[in-house]
Amino acid sequence: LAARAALASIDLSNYDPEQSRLMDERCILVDEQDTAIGAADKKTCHLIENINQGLLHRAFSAFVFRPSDGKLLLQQRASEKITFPNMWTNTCCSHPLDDFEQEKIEVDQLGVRIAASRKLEHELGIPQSQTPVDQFQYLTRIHYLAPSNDKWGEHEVDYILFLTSDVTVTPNPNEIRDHKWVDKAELQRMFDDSSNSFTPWFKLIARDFLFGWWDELLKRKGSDGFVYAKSL
Ligand code: DMA
Ligand code: MN
Repeated sequence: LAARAALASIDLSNYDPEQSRLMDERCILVDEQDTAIGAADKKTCHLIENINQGLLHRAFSAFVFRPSDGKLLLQQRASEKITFPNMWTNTCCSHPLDDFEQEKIEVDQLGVRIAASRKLEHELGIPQSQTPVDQFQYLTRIHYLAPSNDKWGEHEVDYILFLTSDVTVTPNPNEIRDHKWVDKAELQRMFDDSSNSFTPWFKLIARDFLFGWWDELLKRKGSDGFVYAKSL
């Protein structure tokens, strides 16, 4: 990474103005061991040209389950999103930001938990009182790379967080086109219907982790043992 060429940039004037503005947020750059090594704006971090030079940043994927029936909240990304528009995905994904001191805290994954609570409110209108940071269950982190199109993509160390909570959803239409609560069978039917498209990270996490963890979650429903990560 130290020897990389100058980083590429791009003009965003043909994209949604609000989503273009959010491309100025500063992500936390990490190495492959997830050691923080600096910061760069979200636009720089998500250009394929820069990803191909090894640029890697920290992210989270949050999965919110409903206590009453164990259903998972999915979102369909808005058409305004610059990366992966219109795709179905897990409840909320985004990045802890270098812009906020508290989102850089690594002990107990506090920074990503705080970012998850902030973005569940921003994208889905879920009051932060319904997403207490200490109630997210951290499962694991995954390093993955996925192109969105010929210009954009993701290359992240992604922290996977589960939360079981009663939430009230008021979607932000600039972020979210649709949302839906699904059980395992309903999600499997969505995957089997080729007219639906899904984000690559959600397909990966569903295949490798979610379907297994979901059973544990349901078995433990009603207890206070948020220990799904034990199965890893
Ligand atoms: C980025 O999600 C994070 C992951 C794990 C893919 P995103 O594109 O939804 O981020 P944002 O909402 O900040 O644009
Ligand atoms: Mn990202």
